[in-house]
Amino acid sequence: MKITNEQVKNMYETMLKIRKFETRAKDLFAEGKVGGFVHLYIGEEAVATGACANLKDNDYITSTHRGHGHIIAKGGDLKHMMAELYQKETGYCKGKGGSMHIADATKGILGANGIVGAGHNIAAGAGLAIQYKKTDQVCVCFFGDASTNQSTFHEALNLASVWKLPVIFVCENNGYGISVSQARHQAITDVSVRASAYNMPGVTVDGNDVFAVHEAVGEAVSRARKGQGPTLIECKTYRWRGHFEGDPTVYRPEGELDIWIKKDPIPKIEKYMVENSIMTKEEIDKKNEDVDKMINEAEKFADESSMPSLKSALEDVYTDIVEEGRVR
Ligand SMILES: Cc1ncc(C[n+]2csc(CCOP(=O)(O)OP(=O)(O)O)c2C)c(N)n1
Ligand SMILES: [Mg+2]
Repeated sequence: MKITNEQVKNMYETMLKIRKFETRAKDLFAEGKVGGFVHLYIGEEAVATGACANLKDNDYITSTHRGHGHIIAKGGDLKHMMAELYQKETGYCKGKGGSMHIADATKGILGANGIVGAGHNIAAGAGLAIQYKKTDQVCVCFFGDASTNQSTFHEALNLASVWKLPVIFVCENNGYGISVSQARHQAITDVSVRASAYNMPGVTVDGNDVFAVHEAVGEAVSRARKGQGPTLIECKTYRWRGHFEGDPTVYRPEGELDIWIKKDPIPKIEKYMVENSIMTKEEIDKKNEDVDKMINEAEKFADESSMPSLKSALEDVYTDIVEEGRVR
């Protein structure tokens, strides 16, 4: 598939934004400024980036508990994301959701999700809505390897296939469900084989190669836009950090992380751009500075924003009549 220099540069910027946002979030969590549970995506940037580079503003994505990368790649706002991590009133959920509940309906981001496997069926629902409205939109559903053991995965793939829904199922196979390695949680090595049970195409690609992800998802998107139904794409990758910040990662074999750090998708695209005269080393340095500035601004915005008022705890929630601050 033809890819323009502009698209390559945009993908590079997206990967940098994800890496730098998350690296800062990691430090801020350690300082106690970011609260709640934080699951980082560092190392997996090429998946969200390559996939979302095929999408238009009005296309949809569903996300997971490890959602920052998906949200940034689909155009989420760094300031409102950071403010949400800080639990401030300017955050995406007015400070009441945290990392795992960020959504932005204006960008087709149907939400990060703390319930493993919930995104599969939300994506099938979005696909059904698209089909009903007869538009050429698509929905990309991101999920982890372990979530494909949930019934929701099988229900969603079954119906998406029967009804030829415009959904692209993108599995981020990082080799673990929490501390349980893939070999211990499922009797297959390639999640993509599960596509055959639902008579849809299933492919496995190198999830640390942004071009491979972009191409595979691009083909699936064009099939989906033509009404030819869903695809399952498995991207093999690895999370550099623990399952959550604070995870001691004692379950990892020695040397495993080092192998994957050598497969870092970011230096790979930098090398490609320099070799193909898409960006010079100086332009790459400048881009890094620009993204650092964006992250600094997001942090400043979050720092300077106010905490939500006590009163707001009862706003935007489904409840019975509220009288004088008490739920009747
Ligand atoms: C329904 C449900 N069951 C269990 C959990 C606890 N849990 C949180 S993350 C996780 C593992 C997810 O692994 P995977 O789908 O591979 O995604 P990854 O964390 O590797 O990105 C589990 C079991 C949950 N949040 N929701
Ligand atoms: Mg996993």
